[in-house]
Amino acid sequence: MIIDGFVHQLPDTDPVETQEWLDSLDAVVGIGGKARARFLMSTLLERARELQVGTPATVSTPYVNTIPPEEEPFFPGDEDIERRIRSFIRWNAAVMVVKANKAADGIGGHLATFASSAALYEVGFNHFFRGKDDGLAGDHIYFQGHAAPGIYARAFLEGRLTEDQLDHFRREVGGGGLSSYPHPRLMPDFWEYPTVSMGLGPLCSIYQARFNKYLHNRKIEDTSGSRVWCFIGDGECDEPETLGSISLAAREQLDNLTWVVNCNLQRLDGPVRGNGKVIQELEAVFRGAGWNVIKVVWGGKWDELLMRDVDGVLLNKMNETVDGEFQRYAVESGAYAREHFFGPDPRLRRLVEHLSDEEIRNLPRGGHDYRKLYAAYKAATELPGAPTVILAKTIKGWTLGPDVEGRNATHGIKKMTTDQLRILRERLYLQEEVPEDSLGDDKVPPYITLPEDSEIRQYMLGRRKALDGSLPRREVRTKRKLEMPAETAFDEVLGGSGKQAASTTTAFTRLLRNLCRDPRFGPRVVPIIPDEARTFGMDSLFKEFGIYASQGQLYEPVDHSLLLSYKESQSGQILEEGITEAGSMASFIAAGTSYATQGVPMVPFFTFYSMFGWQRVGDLIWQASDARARGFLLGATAGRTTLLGEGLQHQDGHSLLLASVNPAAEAYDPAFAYEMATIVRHGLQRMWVDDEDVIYYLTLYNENQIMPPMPDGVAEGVVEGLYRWADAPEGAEHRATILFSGSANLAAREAQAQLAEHYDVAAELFSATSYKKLREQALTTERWNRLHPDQPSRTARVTEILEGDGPVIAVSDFIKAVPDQIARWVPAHRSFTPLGTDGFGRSDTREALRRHFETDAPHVVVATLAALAAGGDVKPELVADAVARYGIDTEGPDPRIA
Ligand SMILES: Cc1ncc(C[n+]2csc(CCOP(=O)(O)OP(=O)(O)O)c2C)c(N)n1
Ligand SMILES: [Mg+2]
Repeated sequence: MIIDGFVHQLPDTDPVETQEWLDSLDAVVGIGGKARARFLMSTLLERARELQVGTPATVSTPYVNTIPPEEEPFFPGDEDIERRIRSFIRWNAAVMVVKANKAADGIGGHLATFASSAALYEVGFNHFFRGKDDGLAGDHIYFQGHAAPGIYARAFLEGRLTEDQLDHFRREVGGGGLSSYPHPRLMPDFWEYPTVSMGLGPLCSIYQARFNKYLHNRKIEDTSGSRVWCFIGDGECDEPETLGSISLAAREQLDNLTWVVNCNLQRLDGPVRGNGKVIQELEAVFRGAGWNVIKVVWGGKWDELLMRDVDGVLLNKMNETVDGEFQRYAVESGAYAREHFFGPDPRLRRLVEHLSDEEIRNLPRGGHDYRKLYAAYKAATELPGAPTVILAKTIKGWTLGPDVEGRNATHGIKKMTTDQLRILRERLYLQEEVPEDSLGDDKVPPYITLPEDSEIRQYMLGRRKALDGSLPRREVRTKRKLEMPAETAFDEVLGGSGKQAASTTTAFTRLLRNLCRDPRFGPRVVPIIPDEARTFGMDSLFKEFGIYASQGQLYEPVDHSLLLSYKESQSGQILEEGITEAGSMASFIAAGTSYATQGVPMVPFFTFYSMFGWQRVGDLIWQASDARARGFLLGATAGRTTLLGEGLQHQDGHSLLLASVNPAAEAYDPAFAYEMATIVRHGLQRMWVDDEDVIYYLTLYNENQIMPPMPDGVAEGVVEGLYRWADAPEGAEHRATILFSGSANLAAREAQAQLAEHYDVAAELFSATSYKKLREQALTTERWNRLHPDQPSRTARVTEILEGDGPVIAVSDFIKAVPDQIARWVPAHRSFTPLGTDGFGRSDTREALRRHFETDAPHVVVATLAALAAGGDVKPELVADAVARYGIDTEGPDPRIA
């Protein structure tokens, strides 16, 4: 076979001996059968590994537990008590969801996910997850989002949440409610890591673990005590974000990372791999990527059967049965399993002869076997040099009774009848805690509470105390204060570029360099870049600050003799992520939340190709906002025409609009270096001095121009979104106002000159740095007026600033909807015309593109004259004159739909 063809290229130093081995194998298959041959081969491979022979890794193993019973460690807890705790939590979680949906039909919530994963969490809470009471960061835990009810139920039992809070599950308006899923934005003292947009939690957990090593290797913080745990659904593994970065975790040797995949074989609609085996598929993927894989497939009661399986028939059946069938066994009786799973083969049937149907039905899956899980977690936390994934097989809706368990509809079930609650109560042995007369169709099922001095409560709290306190808990306590950079870091950029033309991108690179050089602030800067540093001219930072590489640099770089060589180092500062905007965002989140997760404020600057930011990783930016991350996002090579040549998929004309919908984001489109520096300085102040959990997005352009020095008195206008940049020329008859942003300042300035020279129009120029900011301020004003009709009404800032006369024309390198954000607040006596780059980008020169999109100076002139003409201020012939003067094709296609 081609895939094994490599063998024939290796030297065979003893062909006779080779033949003997082959003959032996043939004989074993012939006499002992394939199962026997497999066993011998596996044993040989194991021995080869022990002898460090270095055979290629196998990517899959049989469908049994990775840890054999004889290697299971002693279980140090009180199994009985922990089982009781689990029962109470299961019950309370179910009651919470059921009550919520009784009180408000349709409010939602999930029962089945936590029911399948209760043991996965509880073994962690009782034995592994480290809290923060010792003053350290503790473990970082990513909970499966829709398992939240179980996490609330535990916090309630621990006395951290009240009954009233549980009763406000998914009822947050008015305060005091519990958010549907882990949302630090909504429950900032509780949840730390948002997870529910599937795939993002797993991705972020990898980069969190990597960031901990980064902090450690850079000697900023000792993070060796923090383990990252990520709980993931098996269906969630189909998200590309879930598996997309797992090789990084292995490459970076993230032995501080443990994933637990809840393999209940189901997702929302039905089976994850009805025709296959998700655990086997995931095992191969993870092993191939270099992870340790621990499968926890079968509960302890299967051990005895497997031990007696001398013919390997049980193993065979386990290997052959597809997940769709396993799901069926979860809902059928023991008799059905005896017939269909064990039945067809008489040897297999004999194996379970001594078991009743009920006992067969109760042969548990590994993910519900507490001891097996304990063994897996212990191994995972002790294996050095690689991340570990635990693949735990469970039943979705476990213990919730026959109407819920394993059903295809189980995911969305959120109501239980009195009879179903009775079954649950019996299943969990809660007859004492939940008296019969507390249940009824007209009754509200009760929560189980534990008196403070009860043995079980004491045990629970004792375990958490031994592990440094309860979780999840989000707390901002600064361990290592962040000193703001010296003002001098900004001076160079604020002073303009002198006689030399520069772009806002190069100015930003200088600013970033200056910030990194600041002796106290500098080390806290985290420059993040996804393989575009050269495009942005940021490769100049490589040599000086180093690229972070956990293993240092094991080679001499090809450009070692150059001044700006590619320098990798264990203490390197730059996160050069390679081509992954998603991974870069995950690093951004890890760095941007470090003020809370580690108590060490870090300042991320993530610079990306603006087109591949908001639209590519918008969900991760939303995740960052939910996580209350702080930091700077820089959309470089911004604009639809400034980035000449690249064309349709590169030219960004709408990231500012996408940013406009994010409530935590500030979105700026600076024209000049001093504006950019002023915004960055202001952002640093707001995020790390005033402690506001916001994100700053700035566009950076690659068009060179002379950068003017910062004029006096404009700083406030720059950060508030609009300020007068140039007065109207004296003496002209007509007036107009032109708003510009970003690189369109050039067209606006040229238009101002043309209007004065040819058309007797005096246009004043304003720099519009943020339409989002202006709109939000206007909305706030509008709301205030609406709700305070008896008070003197207030005027929106943008309305005040634009109080002059004549039409208002706005031009930018973005689509018209960006300036349109303020249209409603332009004073009523003025018209408003946005010019913008609607439509698909294309390859050409800047001049050609600006003509195409109708944003060049002549189009600004024409738009101004047309607006004046529409108001009766000038004759329409003037517009025609300008059209002719500048050679504008009035019959050409509309670029918006071209
Ligand atoms: C990106 C995204 N798409 C869809 C959903 C909706 N959703 C929530 S849970 C779920 C099914 C989850 O299945 P699985 O990952 O197997 O978790 P389980 O509940 O089975 O443990 C889906 C599709 C989501 N939360 N995020
Ligand atoms: Mg699932």
